[in-house]
Amino acid sequence: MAGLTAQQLTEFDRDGYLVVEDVLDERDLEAIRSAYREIMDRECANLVAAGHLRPLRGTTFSERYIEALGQLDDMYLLYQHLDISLPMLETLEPSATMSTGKAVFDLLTHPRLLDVAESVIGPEIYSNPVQHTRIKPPRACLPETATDANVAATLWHQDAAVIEPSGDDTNMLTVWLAVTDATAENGCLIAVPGSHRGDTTLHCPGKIFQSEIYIPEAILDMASVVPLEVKAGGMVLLHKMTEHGSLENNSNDIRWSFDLRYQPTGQPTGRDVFPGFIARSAADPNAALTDPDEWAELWWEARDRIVAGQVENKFGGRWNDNATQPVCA
Ligand SMILES: O=C(O)CCC(=O)C(=O)O
Repeated sequence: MAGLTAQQLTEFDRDGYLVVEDVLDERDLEAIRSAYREIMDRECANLVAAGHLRPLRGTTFSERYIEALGQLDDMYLLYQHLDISLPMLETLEPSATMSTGKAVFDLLTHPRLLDVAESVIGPEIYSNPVQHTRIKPPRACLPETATDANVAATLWHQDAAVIEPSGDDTNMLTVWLAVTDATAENGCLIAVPGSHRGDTTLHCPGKIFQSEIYIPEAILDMASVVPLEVKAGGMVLLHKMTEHGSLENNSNDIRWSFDLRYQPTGQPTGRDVFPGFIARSAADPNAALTDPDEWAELWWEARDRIVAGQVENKFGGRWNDNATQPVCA
């Protein structure tokens, strides 16, 4: 598969999203699954040793993950090792962690993925650091109060609203990759077709975490919402202005995805405290980062700068003034 067809580009322009099946093959998916099995086994052993977890009985990744989250008082003791971003908190511990292994770097720089991104944003491709792993257990296994979009349903938003105003003119593309099938039952993405053609929609500040901004349903065209189902190995492209969220996971199994973002090199990322990198360059192919260790080091250096107070780690604050809007009550 090379890039998108003219027909696919027309659909993306029309709807503000596009489902593209069969981007990654079984070997690509297995590389990710096996890297994540290793992280899970290592971190669960550490949590058992530290007395946070009883030994797990499950055998599959999914069984062990659900069991571990169910036992942990603070699921971030495990989750943060799986996410591909540092925590979006204003203060970070020196030990703040994330998943920066080779399998993740291989995903971020996967040629098929970059071919698709190139069709939309052109041949100078920068990996924007707004990125996450989402491994969502069945809703029934989460505490009722869990609202965090890494594990629970994602509230309505536009990705343009998630970044700082410095990135307002950046041509940022979201590439959402399904590691398991994503269905309406297990919590696939949902979107309002054509919503990318409007202005920025009003967002309310997060109720628990400032970064969890949301668009109230009262101001969305809920009658036109569509589910964006896609099979494992496929992906969903989102325009940065498309109003979207995700459904609850009402299945008995995990729903797993990565959301990655790309933009033309040279434009601001809108999240300056975290590191991006040149993923592909037609003009200067040698400018692309190819070493997974160098990529990981960029993140650890960013963490150290935040911990040392050299940069301000602020997220979502641009919507704080809307707290007084009746629709945000
Ligand atoms: O996977 C999800 O639940 C939400 C992802 C999302 O909203 C995004 O990538 O912008």
